Amino acid sequence: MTRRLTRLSGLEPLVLTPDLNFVNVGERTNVTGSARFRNLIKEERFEEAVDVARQQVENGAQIIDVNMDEGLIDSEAAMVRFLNLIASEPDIARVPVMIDSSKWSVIEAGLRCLQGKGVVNSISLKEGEDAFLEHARKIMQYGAAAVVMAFDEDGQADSLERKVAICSRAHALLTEKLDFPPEDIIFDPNIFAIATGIEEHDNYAVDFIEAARELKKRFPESHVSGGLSNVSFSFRGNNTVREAIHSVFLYHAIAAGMDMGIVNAGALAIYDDLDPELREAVEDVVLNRRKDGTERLLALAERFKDDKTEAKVENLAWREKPVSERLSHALVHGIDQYVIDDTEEARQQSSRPLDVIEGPLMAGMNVVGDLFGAGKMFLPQVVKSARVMKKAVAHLIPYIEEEKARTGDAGKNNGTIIMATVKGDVHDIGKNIVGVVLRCNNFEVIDLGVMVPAQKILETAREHNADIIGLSGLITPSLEEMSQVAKEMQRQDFRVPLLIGGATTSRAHTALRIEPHYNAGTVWVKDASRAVGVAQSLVSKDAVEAFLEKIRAEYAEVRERHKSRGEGKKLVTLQQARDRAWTRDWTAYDPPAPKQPGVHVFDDYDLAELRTYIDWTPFFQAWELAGRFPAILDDAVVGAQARELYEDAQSMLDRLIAEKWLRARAAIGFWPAQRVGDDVEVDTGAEAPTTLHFLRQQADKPVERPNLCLADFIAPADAGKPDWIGGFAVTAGIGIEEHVARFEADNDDYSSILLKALADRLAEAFAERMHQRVRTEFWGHAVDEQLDNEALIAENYRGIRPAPGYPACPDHTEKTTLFELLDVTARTGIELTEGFAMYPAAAVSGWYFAHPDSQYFVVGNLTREQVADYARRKGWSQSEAERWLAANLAYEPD
Ligand code: B12
Repeated sequence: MTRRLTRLSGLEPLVLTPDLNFVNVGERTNVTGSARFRNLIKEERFEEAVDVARQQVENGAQIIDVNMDEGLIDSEAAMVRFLNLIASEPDIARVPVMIDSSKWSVIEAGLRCLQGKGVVNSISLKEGEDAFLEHARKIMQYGAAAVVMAFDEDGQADSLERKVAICSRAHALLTEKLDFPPEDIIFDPNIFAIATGIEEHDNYAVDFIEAARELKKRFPESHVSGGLSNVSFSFRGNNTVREAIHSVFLYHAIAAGMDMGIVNAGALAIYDDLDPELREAVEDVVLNRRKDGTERLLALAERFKDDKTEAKVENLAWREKPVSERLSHALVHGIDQYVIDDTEEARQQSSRPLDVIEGPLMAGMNVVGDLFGAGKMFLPQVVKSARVMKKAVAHLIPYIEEEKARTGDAGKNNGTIIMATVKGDVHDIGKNIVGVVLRCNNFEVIDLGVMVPAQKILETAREHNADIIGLSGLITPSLEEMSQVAKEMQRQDFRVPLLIGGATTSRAHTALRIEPHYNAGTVWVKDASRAVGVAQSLVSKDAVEAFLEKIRAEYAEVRERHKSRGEGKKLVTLQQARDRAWTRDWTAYDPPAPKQPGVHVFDDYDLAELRTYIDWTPFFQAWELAGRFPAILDDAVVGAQARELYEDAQSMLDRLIAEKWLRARAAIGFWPAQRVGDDVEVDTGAEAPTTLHFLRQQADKPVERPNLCLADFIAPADAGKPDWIGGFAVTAGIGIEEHVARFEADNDDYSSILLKALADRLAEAFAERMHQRVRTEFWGHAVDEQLDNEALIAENYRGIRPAPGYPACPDHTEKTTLFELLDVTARTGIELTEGFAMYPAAAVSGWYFAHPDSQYFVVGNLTREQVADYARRKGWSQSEAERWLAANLAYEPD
């Protein structure tokens, strides 16, 4: 009987005749195997990615394997785009394509693009016979061949017996149930890494080779293939040794019957050309000929390591260590590449899945915690470590659940912490960072997200028997909400400590306005690096009382100091302050009229343009890396970390711009305006003017320094000079949720926080860019202004854009008027919360003042008199005014 030959094709046929001996499948167009290709695809540089395929074919690949399986890549779209691109390159398209994915949807999307007869890599019995046959049936319909992996319902086959048994079962199913052509079956009996330092791995190459021999004997028309690079994994970084291992492995495997392989076609050393000593040592390892083979090869490898990769060799030597050390290394270095495999290996070696967490993973995280505490590791690294931890834990969860259901053992942690951004506030970068750091230290963190009402926080705390409650907030109205939560905790008789954090919170505020309301312990935490120490003290039975005593004493002292300081600090009366207002001779000044009055809306503003306006210094601050940009990149202490973070930010920016993850929208407007006392009346064309309310400094200052109020910078009616005011609201956060959710689903807090921080930077850049365009185009009072980004950041321009909430206009509620004037929500999608935060969080809104002398300042403390005056102007009660101006009161409200 003549043997049926496998016929594949691209534009040209590829018939696998026996004399072909070995078909090499190019592996470089695989995002999981080639960092370069991965980056090109991630950065959407598809044209260059096509060149990688071309090089593969030029180097002799007879088939090219295309794999787009990467968390950050839309694999389906990338597969389709890439296959369509190479289809129009005859020098590439002449060879068949192997569509490689673990997702069936990607495979099918790829199959639809193929011209000729390709190969699917792969199908298996992993999900049972039905799914296997269903996929095989589809492959037949598309007219492709299939790689069948030695993987069944019990997992991947690692022994000779299982490899042969699973492949034989698959063959029988395919040929008997479906009439699948046997010549279109390509077995992949799994090539695993050898020389890992683990004894059970020593025979992996032999198992594969023997499986190939047996399968070829049983099924001569089918083929045997495998991904070659796995076998030499433990020598990553030492290409000379790796290529030698590949060459020796292939030499023996091909002789046994392997007739196809995914290889780097450009880097196959010739068996006979290998250095004899190296070849011998490699052969010992591949064929598992001696017990000390790995050690001997390791020693020899030192001599053969190529200079270029020296650093990497050192880095990757850790792959040979025992699994617990590998896990620790991965955690400390934030490498998530192998963590699932390593975790699985550790699990198989442990009697309980929980032991993996409580043993090697926690040991690794303790190292991270210690290094961070000692200032030897920085926040971005810790967040990356946490990502590794989260992925490992996610892998273990199903096993832990299973065990819990069986034995009721839920394991132990340091304690449970409920975290929430309080009602009315939307900011969570700081809170999320703290959550990550606490989790790294084995606290269970239940994060309730943003805008969380007090009752929900307290109910959750009860339900989970929480050890600590942590509140976060960025804007001043949240401070008031935090006091409310504290009062509620007292009322409901809570006994767990309360942590307070976030940009506007402070020790003083916590001591003055929160701690007095709750007596089971209230602690302000400055930043993430301090959070762990505080939380640990609070859950330690031995330390907690002394710790809280110390805090209580400290806060009592803050209150004392505040009392005496309040008395010593002189404020002038409202009248005196008004008498000392900033004035000018309005006859000598002609307020510029806007060149384009009215409201202007910008939908989908070009993010690439905004990128050039980013002020990077606050970005590094958010990650607790101190220093100014760009000098920070070369900083002796944090430079390396800053650079890495900056690079990550740049590549995410590349993607978010190219793939339009975010949408930037804005509304700006200009209206005739006049000062009336400390208010500004805006003429919108409606019958009655709209009134903006401002506050005046009351500090007793030298006469030459006026008591400022923003209204001062607008001409009063009696000056006879028509003046103008502008307003703006910008966001760069429309659409962010989907991407944040994607990262979170992938246990990737690092990318999620990075994305939010970048959206904030873009929002701020948008405010900067809009203001520049306002000065040079829309208002046009500085048409000739020419400033670079540095000068813009230094505010070397005429005019200001104070934002409600900033120190010159601390009343957040004024945003309501601003939003009405610009009809912000309808025009941009930005919404105001009940606490006057804006959603999306990456948003800024404020006023434009054009007067050349207008300036930023701090309103500071206010007397009861001014608060009463302000309440009258706003139509509020005194207590309402005291609530919204709480952070500025110079007195204790009744
Ligand atoms: C960057 C920034 C922004 C960014 C983004 C803010 C964000 N998403 O967090 C943008 C440009 C979008 C922005 C906008 C606004 N901002 Co702003 N902004 C800042 C700035 C410069 C840094 C804040 C920051 O991101 N820090 C980095 C993060 C990581 O730190 P963090 O949140 O403080 O968290 C750390 C700690 O606080 C602590 N922590 C936090 N939470 C918790 C919780 C617990 C339990 C624990 C233990 C610890 C903890 O650990 C964290 C990590 O170390 C501050 C000024 C400053 N230097 O603080 C002003 C500031 C916060 N902004 C302010 C204001 C007013 C605004 C706006 C209202 C202005 C406006 N009208 O548009 C808007 C509001 C936006 C909105 N959506 O509502 C004021 C708030 C003061 C106030 N009176 O309310 C500040 C203080 C500036 C100022 N001096 O006036 N802002």
